[in-house]
Amino acid sequence: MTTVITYGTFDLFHVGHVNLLKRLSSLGDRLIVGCSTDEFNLEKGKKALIPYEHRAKILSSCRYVDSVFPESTWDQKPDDIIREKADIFAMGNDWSGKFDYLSDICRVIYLPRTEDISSTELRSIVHAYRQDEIQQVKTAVSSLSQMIEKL
Ligand code: C2G
Repeated sequence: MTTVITYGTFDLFHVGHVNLLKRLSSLGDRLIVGCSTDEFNLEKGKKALIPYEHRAKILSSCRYVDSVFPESTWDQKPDDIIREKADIFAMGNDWSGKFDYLSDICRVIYLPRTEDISSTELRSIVHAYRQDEIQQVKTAVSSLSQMIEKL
């Protein structure tokens, strides 16, 4: 039984996440995922749009994922790997080299990221959409106010 372990925020679950989890699941018999809590994300300097409970549930529903647990600190990985008897620790290669210290207790692998998609990019699209909607409401209110003044 080969166990693969990975970690991440997985905000606005997208095809880059699916591609990675699919490849990771093909490396072994079991894939477990440490999903970053909202509090830990603040420590990472990130603010996910989707709350932890939903991100964890979406991850759990992914066909490639066997189990999900909370990631709340940077340094919990060795304990997780030992507890879960993980054989492979793997991340996308934007983290290349950052977790080589774990090679004392398991294989460490970095896989190519999926190009042209990221949660950060999707969050900025959502933000722009919201701004556009707010502007449309402001324009409508202004038009209404002008119409009322003419009554
Ligand atoms: N990823 C990918 N391709 C993308 C976007 C993300 O392969 N287009 C991978 C990342 O390399 C990472 C995983 O998907 O391995 C999750 O990405 P994030 O949710 O951005 O994770 P991150 O915030 O980097 O947190 O302790 C590790 C951290 O918790 C990782």
